[in-house]
Amino acid sequence: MENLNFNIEEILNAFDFGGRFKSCRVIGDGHINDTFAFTFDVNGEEKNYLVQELNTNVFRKPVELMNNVVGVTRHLYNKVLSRGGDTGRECLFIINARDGKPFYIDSGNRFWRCFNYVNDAHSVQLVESPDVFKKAGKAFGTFQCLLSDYPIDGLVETIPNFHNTVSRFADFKKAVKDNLSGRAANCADEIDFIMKREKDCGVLVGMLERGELPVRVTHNDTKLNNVMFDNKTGEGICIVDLDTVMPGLSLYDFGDSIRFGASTAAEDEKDLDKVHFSPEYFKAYVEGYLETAGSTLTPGEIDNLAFSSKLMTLECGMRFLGDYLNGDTYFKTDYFDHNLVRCRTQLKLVDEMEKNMDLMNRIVNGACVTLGLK
Ligand code: GN1
Ligand code: MG
Repeated sequence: MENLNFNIEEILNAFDFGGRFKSCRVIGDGHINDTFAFTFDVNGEEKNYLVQELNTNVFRKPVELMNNVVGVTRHLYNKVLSRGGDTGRECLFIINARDGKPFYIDSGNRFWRCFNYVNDAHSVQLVESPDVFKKAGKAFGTFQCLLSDYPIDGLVETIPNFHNTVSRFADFKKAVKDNLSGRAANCADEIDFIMKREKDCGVLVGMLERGELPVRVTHNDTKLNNVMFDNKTGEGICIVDLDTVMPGLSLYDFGDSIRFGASTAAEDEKDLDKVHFSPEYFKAYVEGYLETAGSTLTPGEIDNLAFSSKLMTLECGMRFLGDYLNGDTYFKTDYFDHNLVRCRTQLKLVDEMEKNMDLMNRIVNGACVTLGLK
């Protein structure tokens, strides 16, 4: 077992796992929470759970957040049940702590929760074929549809203004001005690149304010690695990481998926020559997403799919650079300039998306015509 920085006995006692504890493995994909797979032996059979420590520095209202997650997971569970699906694998459900609460606060005041583990499934960090990304698009489109009748007023904003690019830009400008880490001189070109794009930051927020885009229940963190793919069929069967499910724009979810998945390299690739925006991957995701969610989208949403991809990529670049300037207080980092490296990949993608914007819009139009949406 790996070195753990928490008291595992306490966690093993906190939840009613059942069976004999065998092992605990770190799942290291996320930038925010700490995630573990716990394995037990139940009468000779292996049973897994997903145990996660919530980052309460990022998520300031953990109890309210868990209320959201309880509601959303129940809703999705019932949907899967009513379509005759496998509730153990096609949705998440919460394993309550022994005291009946959907979380456990340990003696060090750390906040834990536990979910079913999606067996015989895997996540993907980097798209290797358009088909995989198309399947991710289908899965996120389905997720959006399944939540379309969820009572939106029952959701608290777990991070206020999470994708409000106007306030994100203001935060970024403040980070530049404060320069708390003293690193601003290391990234003058990147700062300049972002500063020149202030106008873009107001486009979707403006449409939202004018009532030109509908508020929906959205996921808000639609990275490819938040889809579990079935090991046998390759289909995207379950969407995970539900902490940011809250009212938002479908375009946030679409754009964020493209940001991460339509790249030829990892989010923290140091060699920018390897980082390219892939119109082919973009096309695949558009086709998958529109296949499942297209008929529910308004013309204003469809017309901004391409633009939202660029905007969400810019937003993420801005967040990484802001964190670098603030001294790496938000995202987990593995080395000194990790956030700067991440920012650079995002800005390279923004640049290439700008050059490909006409093509991207043509791809969306083409897919709409094929699917009878236009
Ligand atoms: C964070 O935790 P993870 O890796 O799924 C972040 C997202 C960013 C993403 C960038 C709550 O997501 O907003 O897009 O990193 N989540 C939060 O990779 O800030
Ligand atoms: Mg995640």
